[in-house]
Amino acid sequence: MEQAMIGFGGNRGNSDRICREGLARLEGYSRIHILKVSSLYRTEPVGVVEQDWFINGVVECETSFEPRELLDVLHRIEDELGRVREIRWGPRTLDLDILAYGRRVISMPDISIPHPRLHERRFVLVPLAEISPDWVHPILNKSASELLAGLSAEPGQTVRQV
Ligand code: PH2
Ligand code: MG
Ligand code: MG
Repeated sequence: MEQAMIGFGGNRGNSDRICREGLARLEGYSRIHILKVSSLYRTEPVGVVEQDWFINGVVECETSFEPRELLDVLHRIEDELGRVREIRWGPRTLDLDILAYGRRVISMPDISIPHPRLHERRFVLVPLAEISPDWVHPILNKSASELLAGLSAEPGQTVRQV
């Protein structure tokens, strides 16, 4: 069993409900056990700004799936909940990302772990630091709370607990 951090988010349809349904489906796999779920946050869109605010959160789980198998499961759940693969960083019904998988570092065209932008995204670091402030980034060797504290207070990354 390995410990994985998974980020979830969406901004199309009833995102609150869709995110919860996504987590229920994740928990439905016998090889995945959710250990902690963050609060839900309403977050300002990053990247493409002309779109609705997102609902975001993070779960910590334990799984016997290998990273690529886990990624397939996440894509399957995204598809089941109606995700159309659209523009990068654009609106989506449900996005499930592997943020970290143990302390493994994987860099391949189709899978990058830890998530290459997690350390600069407030919508990831706030929920991550809520459930696991002492989690340590395997490359940067900084904890979630240190990474969050290190983010500059630039505008455009507002994150509010729902
Ligand atoms: N996901 C993106 C791009 N921008 N912004 C917010 N607030 N939340 C997201 O989950 C998000 C985003 C691409 O995955
Ligand atoms: Mg994704
Ligand atoms: Mg994403």
